Parts: sequence; structure tokens; C-alpha cells
Amino acid sequence: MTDYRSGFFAVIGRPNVGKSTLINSILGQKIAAVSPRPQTTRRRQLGILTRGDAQVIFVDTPGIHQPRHKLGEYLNQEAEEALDGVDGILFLADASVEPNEDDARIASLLKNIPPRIPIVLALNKMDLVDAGNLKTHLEAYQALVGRETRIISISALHSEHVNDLVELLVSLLPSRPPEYDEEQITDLYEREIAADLIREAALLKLRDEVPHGIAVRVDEFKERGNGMTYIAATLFVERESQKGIVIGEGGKMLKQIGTAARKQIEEMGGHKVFLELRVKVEKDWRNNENVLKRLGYKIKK
Ligand SMILES: Nc1nc2c(ncn2[C@@H]2O[C@H](COP(=O)(O)OP(=O)(O)OP(=O)(O)O)[C@@H](O)[C@H]2O)c(=O)[nH]1
Ligand SMILES: [Mg+2]
Repeated sequence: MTDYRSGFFAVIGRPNVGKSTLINSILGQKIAAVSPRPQTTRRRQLGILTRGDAQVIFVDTPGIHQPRHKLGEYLNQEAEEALDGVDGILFLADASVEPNEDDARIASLLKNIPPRIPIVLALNKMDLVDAGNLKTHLEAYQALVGRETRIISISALHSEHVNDLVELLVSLLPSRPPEYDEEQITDLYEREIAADLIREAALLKLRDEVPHGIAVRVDEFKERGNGMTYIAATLFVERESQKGIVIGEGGKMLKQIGTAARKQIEEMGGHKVFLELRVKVEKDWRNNENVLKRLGYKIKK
């Protein structure tokens, strides 16, 4: 296979800038949870785009931010580790606002990236900003990164300039045969994505402080003979009062979360799903390293 291009692009940026939205949009399929709340993504996930001439392997990451608890430290660690050994870095920023301290934190991480690794700065959410402000913000982000970068403005949500971005990334990849089979689009199992989609549904339905304090564990994931998948999952909250909120009056809220999540999981897997949810209190789990470990968030330090 001559002239085939392939390689890994880490997608980094502060929480909520649209990293997962962008990857879903490029793949034309939803593989990652998306929500208007920060810290939706909690682990690295590959999004694999295979074309006739190239394979771009995107590494979705949690948003880098100033951590306020042990879970936050884990999320930053997950994101920072994604920078190791990739062929390029896509720094996604919010075009509608000036850079903040989280962007500065990312820019300082990028200082350690060897010059041979290309960095692309993409300003997302360009639909939310006028041309004048876009230019000012662009210059500010560019100054923050400091070194030579390719720059592009996009809207992941409205698929504006997303194709141009993909072309740019492909042009920066090394000549190499594909890494993955063409039918593989991610490295996570369906049950792992299901856990994320359940959390996404909770993030979308609930308000205030509860959403950040939720973790989801899939306890059972069984394909039944009749084309139906049976899923049982537990939503962990930090306090007894949150349990009541998540369940809602007469179980109304939990039912809404379950219905929304079931639809998303069915769409992803292309089969019918029977979803059973329960809620459990795991006191202050975001700061408890043992519980974090049990839930799959392992801090190395
Ligand atoms: N207006 C507008 N909104 C967007 C665009 N791209 C993403 N969003 C919205 O931004 C919010 C955050 O999107 P995500 O994809 O979850 O952001 P993320 O960077 O993956 O966030 P974390 O996983 O928390 O780090 C969602 O409500 C998206 O619909 C865009 O181009 N324009
Ligand atoms: Mg995300």
C-alpha cells in the first residue's frame, strides 16, 4: 500500500469545547457522550476514521482543567497521557471566548511536545462569534501556544469546515499502513459506551451540582436470544440527598433518564435494549481513591 497515511491525533482542550462532538461528527456516528456540562468525557477513547487513502485515529480525552477533587486529577492524567507517542495534536478551543487559565495550562503542556509533532489549533463553535471577535480570539490562542501551528475555525455542531480540518490532519500524517481494520470505529466495548450514555442522559436531565457527582457502572450486559440486550446499571451519587433527586418523585426522574439512555444505546448498537437502573450512595466518591479505583478511575501519580 503505497502512499497510505495513518496515525494518531490526540484531541485535547478544556472541558466543554466540543472535542467529543467533533469526533462523533467526523465519524458520522455517535460513539462518545456529549453534554453541555463540563467533564462529560472521563476516559480516553479512540475514534477511528478509515478512508481509501488514510486512517486518522483520534484520541478523545477528558477536558484539562484546574482539579477540585481526586476525580479531576484522574481526568487530567488521562488527558495528559494521551499526548505521549501520538503523531499529532489537535488543540481544540472555544472560538466564542478568550483563552482562560485552563487553555494556558494546556499551552504549557504543549511546550514539551517536540517540534516534529505537528500541532493544529482548531477554534470550535465559530457559529457563536462574529468575524471581528473570532480574529481577536484566534490571535490570543495562537499567542498562547507560541510555536508554529496550523489554525482553523470550525463548527463541530454544524459540520462547518470539519471536512477541511480532516484534510489538514490527513496531510500531516506519516506514510504508514492502517493500524486498525476498517470496520473498527472505536476501542471501547459497547457496555463501556453504554455506561457513558447513561451518564450522559443523567447529565442532560438533572440540574445543578448532582450531575458531576454521578458515576455509572454497568453490572450486567447480556444479549438475549430474541435480539434484545438486557442491561443493568448502577448510578452512584455522593450523598443521600442526591439519591432522592436522581430517583425523583415516584421514580419519575430515574425513569426519564432510563428512557433517554435506552434510546441512545439502541441507536448505537442497532438492537433493542431493556435497561434497568438503580441508584446507590457512595459517600464522597470523587475524593475516595479506593472507590475511584473500583469504578475504573485509577490515579497513578
Ligand atoms: N454552538 C455550538 N455548540 C457546540 C459546538 N460543538 C459542540 N458544541 C456544544 O458544546 C457542548 C459540549 O460538547 P462536548 O462535545 O461534550 O465537549 P467536550 O469538549 O467533549 O467536553 P468534555 O468531555 O467535558 O471535556 C455540547 O452542548 C455541544 O452541543 C459548535 O460548533 N457550536
Ligand atoms: Mg468529551
